[in-house]
Amino acid sequence: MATKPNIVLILNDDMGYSDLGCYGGEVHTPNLDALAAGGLRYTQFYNTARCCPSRASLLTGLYPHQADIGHMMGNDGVDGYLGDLNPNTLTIAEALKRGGYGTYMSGKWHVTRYVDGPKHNWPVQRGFDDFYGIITGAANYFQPRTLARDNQPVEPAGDDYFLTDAITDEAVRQIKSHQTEQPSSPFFQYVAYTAPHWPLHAHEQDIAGYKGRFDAGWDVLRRQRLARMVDFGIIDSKWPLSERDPRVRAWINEKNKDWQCRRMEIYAAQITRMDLGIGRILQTLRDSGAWENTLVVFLSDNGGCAEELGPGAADWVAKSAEKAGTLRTRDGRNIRFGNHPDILPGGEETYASYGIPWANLSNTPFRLYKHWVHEGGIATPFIVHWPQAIKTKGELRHQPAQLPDVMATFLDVAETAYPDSYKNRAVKPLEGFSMRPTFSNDPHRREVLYWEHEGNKAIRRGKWKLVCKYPGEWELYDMENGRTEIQDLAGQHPHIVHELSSIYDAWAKKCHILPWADLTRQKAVKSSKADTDEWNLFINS
Ligand SMILES: [Ca+2]
Repeated sequence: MATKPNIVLILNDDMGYSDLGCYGGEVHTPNLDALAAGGLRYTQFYNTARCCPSRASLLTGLYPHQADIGHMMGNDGVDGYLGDLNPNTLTIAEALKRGGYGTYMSGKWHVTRYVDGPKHNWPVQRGFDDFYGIITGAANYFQPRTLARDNQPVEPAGDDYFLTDAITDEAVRQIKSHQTEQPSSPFFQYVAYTAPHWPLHAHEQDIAGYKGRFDAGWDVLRRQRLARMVDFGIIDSKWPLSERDPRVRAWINEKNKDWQCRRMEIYAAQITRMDLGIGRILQTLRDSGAWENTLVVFLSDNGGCAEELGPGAADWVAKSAEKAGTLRTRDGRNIRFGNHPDILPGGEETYASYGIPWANLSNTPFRLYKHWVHEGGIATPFIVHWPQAIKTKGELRHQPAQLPDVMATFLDVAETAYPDSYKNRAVKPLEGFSMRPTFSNDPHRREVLYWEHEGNKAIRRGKWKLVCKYPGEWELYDMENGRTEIQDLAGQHPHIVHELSSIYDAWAKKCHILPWADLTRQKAVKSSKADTDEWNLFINS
């Protein structure tokens, strides 16, 4: 029997479909580009539109609501929406541990509502031998809250602390330690970077590297990206570019060009710093002899994020920083929360986001953003690299696949079965299909893909995608003729709408998905659930 491969799963946070160099973007990502050149790029891999539901689905091989993380981290008091991983789930780490793997995690967890309380759903209790990272979502990169090592809270260490670099340092340490202490066992590592989720924090030298790169403005840059994507074969030349978001001015009329460019320069710098870290992780694999037989997968948890951190959201993040004791910089200066065109973001004394116009660029050529299940919210780059098993280099794969398929793939390559029960608990059946046949470009066994987030919902079978932007009506798109979701064919094909919506309804029932109006009513009744309500400030922001 062949030796089981190591598996390194790298997830990042709030990055659009086309930001990476190897997907057509301006962002300098030489390490991910090299990984893609030596492996495969998938063009139709899908996350599920939001941080925590995506992580729950990725980690358990189920749909988010089945793991009880149907929305955010609050407890909404109904099955599917408890904000804490369901006890009848199995994480990838727990499953691979059964297969003899060492299991390590560095980065953002975000699948439990218990930050200070019981730790039954912290990484170590959910199968990881070694954990360093944050338990919650968005974090100040210089002084992240909820930072922990294994089960213990820790403080950021050192004057030059920066979360992206710390996640890399710890990931490198974990690989070296594994290779020294148990070189004959395979390992699974989950590296969950928070970059480029807001706030816009980056190293000044990384930002400086982008000076001038975005000066052409979003209108020109979107067209240039599309041209490169067509050239790469990622996007079909017959699909029209989605229109500029109607809330965004034509670049020629933009009044705060310097501030706007600065926002995108920082966002790009955040990704480049992550890419540099990925380069160090990959070098550690090479140095320790693990390179040939390590499966590396890279993806993002949701599409580009258009949250503007206007006054309401800025108040919320400031309030949350006050609770965490991070209202000031480490040297005592006040932090300005929110997006202010009179303040250049990037440094520790700022807390801003890149906003609608640049998220619109990040998701080129698609419509909409994080939160929605049109392509802009759910399409992600997906890079697969495994020298020992994937001999074709630099090819594209167009088979549609989604998050639960990752766990199924890992268990397949690790020759590890998915059990019916674990530690005396029944385990819900795995929802994923192994993508291994697609490595050699055979068809993927998954026939139907499903999404629901905040009432936004979609189903895809073959070339047909039925999608609804809450509280609107179903729209129907032919993904082969126009993946940019411009020509709605629902009126022309009512029988397809009827058939697909029936399949969707059966799936939603199985997964405990509530109509969004019912759930928000439930939330309103439960006004004591402050956390959830506060998060709602971001909905439709
Ligand atoms: Ca995210």
